[in-house]
Amino acid sequence: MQVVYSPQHLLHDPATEIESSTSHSPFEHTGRAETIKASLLADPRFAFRAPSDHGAEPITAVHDAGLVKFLSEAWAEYQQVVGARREVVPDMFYRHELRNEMGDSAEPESVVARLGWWCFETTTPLTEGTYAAARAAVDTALTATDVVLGGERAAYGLCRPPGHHATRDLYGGYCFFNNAAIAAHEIVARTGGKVTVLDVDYHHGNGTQEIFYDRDDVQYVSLHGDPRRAYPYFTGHADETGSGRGLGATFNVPLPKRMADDAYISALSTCAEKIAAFKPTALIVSLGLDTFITDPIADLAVTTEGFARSGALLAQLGLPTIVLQEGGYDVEALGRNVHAWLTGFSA
Ligand code: Q9C
Ligand code: ZN
Repeated sequence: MQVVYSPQHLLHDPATEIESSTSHSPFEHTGRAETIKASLLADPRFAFRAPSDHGAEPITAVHDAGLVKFLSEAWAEYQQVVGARREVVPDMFYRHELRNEMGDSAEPESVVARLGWWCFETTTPLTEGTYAAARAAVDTALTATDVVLGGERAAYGLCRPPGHHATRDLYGGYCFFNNAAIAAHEIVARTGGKVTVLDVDYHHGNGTQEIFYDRDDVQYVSLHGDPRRAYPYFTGHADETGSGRGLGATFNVPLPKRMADDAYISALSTCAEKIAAFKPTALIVSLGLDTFITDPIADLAVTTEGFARSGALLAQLGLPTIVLQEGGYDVEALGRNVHAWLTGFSA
């Protein structure tokens, strides 16, 4: 299987994360992608290639151009306006209730205000190289897409930073651009075929869901920790099924705590049936390994063997498949878990 990897991800290197009312070293760090790279490099069945530059147009096809502009300039402008900071996080968030009787405001001018305009939470700092890394993650997803549109059965994009929490207009949840959504839209735009995004990250992919919620050409299927207890809390409930033309093209499966392999595989096969019924021409997998039994920020109990079984089950759909990296924070196990999932798929 071809693997797309870029060392540009190293440019996004926050030292802190504000989470659970404390500031600590980030769960989402450079070592994650490096351990996955090392694990796949050690197996000659994986062939590495660098991404190629796809420009900004595929990004602005799913994101507000203002978000792209903001991310390209915010870190540097903050240094000028506020002072020298290694990393930059909002200290005020725009909520439209602030202006209930006045109507929504336009994008503000101050970089401090714009942080709270484009970002939705505190765990996703901007560093000097964040924009370059986020652009490289998009190029990684689009190059893996090229490989599959070129005729390969499957390809893996080692995307970092991840993408599935980024909505059309907002970044957060360690995500800046929605790599999977950009790739899905690109396939529809280039081929006219329908696409499914299957999201197996522990966290609901609120961004991917939001981007495609009213569309009938991209199906969004997700199994994730129940948002009644799990981040991102406000989306991912079973009654969110799409709107307008997209009604029925979103399918959410909230999972209980400590769910282990057999029950998980059973939930995944229900998702596979939903995908088969949609009859897509291609599958994108948002591959989060934070469902792992010892993941430090999640509470499911999937094992390495469960990941191999997951890959094997999804291969049975027989679809051209682009696998894109999302979360997974037990870094000691992350490389072998990705390897197990991908070799399960390829077996
Ligand atoms: N105490 C991805 O896996 N923090 N993003 C959760 C729970 C943010 C996860 C806090 C988790 C974001 C791509
Ligand atoms: Zn996650």
